[in-house]
Amino acid sequence: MKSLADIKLASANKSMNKPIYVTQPYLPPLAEFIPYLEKIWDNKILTNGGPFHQQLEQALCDYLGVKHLALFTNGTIALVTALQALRISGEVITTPYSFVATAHSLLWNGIKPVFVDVDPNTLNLDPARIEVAITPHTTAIMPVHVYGHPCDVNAIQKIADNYNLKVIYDAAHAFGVQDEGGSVLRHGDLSVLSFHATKVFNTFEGGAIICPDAKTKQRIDHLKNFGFVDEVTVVAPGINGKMSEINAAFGLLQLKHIDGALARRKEIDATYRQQLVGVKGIRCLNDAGEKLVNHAYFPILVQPDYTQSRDALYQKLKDHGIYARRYFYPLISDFPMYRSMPSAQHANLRVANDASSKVLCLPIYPALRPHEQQRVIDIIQGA
Ligand code: T4K
Repeated sequence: MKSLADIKLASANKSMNKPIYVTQPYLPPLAEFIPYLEKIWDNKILTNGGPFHQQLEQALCDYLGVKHLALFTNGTIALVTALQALRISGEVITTPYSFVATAHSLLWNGIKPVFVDVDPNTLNLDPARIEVAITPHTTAIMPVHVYGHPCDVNAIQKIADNYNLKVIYDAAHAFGVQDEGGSVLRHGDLSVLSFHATKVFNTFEGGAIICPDAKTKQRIDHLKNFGFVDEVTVVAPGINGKMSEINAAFGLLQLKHIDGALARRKEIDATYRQQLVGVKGIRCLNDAGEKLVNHAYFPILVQPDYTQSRDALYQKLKDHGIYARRYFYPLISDFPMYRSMPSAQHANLRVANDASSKVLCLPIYPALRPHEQQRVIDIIQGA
C-alpha cells in the first residue's frame, strides 16, 4: 500500500507535469451558473435578443464605459458586420500582424486588404506608413490593438479625417483597456471585441461591436438578424450574428469575476518582467502607454543574441509540456489567399516580418499557478 507521503508526491509530480497552455479560459464556480440556467429553462427564451442578451449589452456598456454595444455570436462575424454597417467597399488599409480573421473579414465583404507595416515598439499599424498606401479606392483603415495595447489612435484619426476614410478598430484583444480619456473602444467609427474562450473576458464564443450612436446600433442590430426590422420587413442582406441566451448569461456571470481575473493577470505579467529582464536576448514587449492594461498576452521577442532561436525555444518549452504560441506567425500576408498581393511582399513589411520571426507568447491566465509560471521562466533562463 502506498504511504500518504507517496500519494502526495505522486499527485505533486502529476501536477508538475500537467501541460501548460498559452491560455486557459476563466470559468467561475459552476454552481454560480446554475441559477442562470434555471431562468432560461423557466422562460424558454433561448435566443433572438432575450432578457440576458439585453442585460449583458447594458452591463458591458456600464463596465466598459461606452455608449452603445451590440452583442455577436463571435468576433469574426462582428468584424464582417461592422464593415457592412458602414458600407465599406474597395480597398481597406490593415495590418498583416494579427489573427487571420482581421483580413478575412475584408475578403468576406469583397474588399481588397492593403497591408501596411507595423511600428517596431508596439507592433500596431504604423501611422507613418499609411498615407503612401492610400489610393482613390481606399475607403477605410482597419487597425488592430495588438495584445490589447492601443494603436496611435490620434495619428490614425488625423489621416482618416484628411482623406475622408472610416476607421474600424479590431479591438479583439482590448477588453477593458483605457487610455487617459477613457475606454480605448471609443475611438474610430466602430470597434470590435472578441469574447472567444481564449480572451480576457469570454462568453465561450462571442463578440461585440461598439458604436457611438443609437442609429448605427439599430442598423447593426438589423444586420445581425438577417436584416429584419419587423415581422415582414427585411432592409438588408443581414446575417445571423446573434448571441444566444446561454452565452449572454455566462457573460453576466463572468463580469462579476472580471476584476479579480485582471488583477491576477497583472501579477503574472509583473513576475515575468521581473525575472526575464536580465536574460540576454529576451525582449518583453512593453505596453503602449495605456492607463489601464488588460495583460491579455505576454509576448517576448527572442533576439539573435539569445542562446537559441525562437523556434528552438518554442520546441524546448513544448518538450517540457509548455505550449507557448507564436502569435502572430505566419503573418496574414503570407497565407495563400494574400501572398500574391503587392502589399504582401516582404520588402513592404520588414518590421512585421522581423517581429513574426521572433515572437513567442508565454502562458498567462488567472489560474496559472506560481510554480507553473516558474517552470516557464526556468526554461527560458536556463536555455
Ligand atoms: N481579431 C483578432 C485580432 C483576434 O485575435 C481574433 C481571435 C479575432 C479577430 C476573431 O475573433 P473570434 O471570431 O475568434 O471571436 C485563438 C482563438 O481561436 C481566436 O479567437 C484568437 N483570436 C486567436 C488569437 O487565438 P488558436 O487557433 O490559437 O486557438 P487554440 O484553439 O489553439 O487555443 C489556444 C490555447 O488555448 C489552446 O492550446 C488551449 C487553450 N484553450 C483553447 C480553447 C479554445 C482552452 O484552454 N480552452 C478552449 O476552449 O486561435
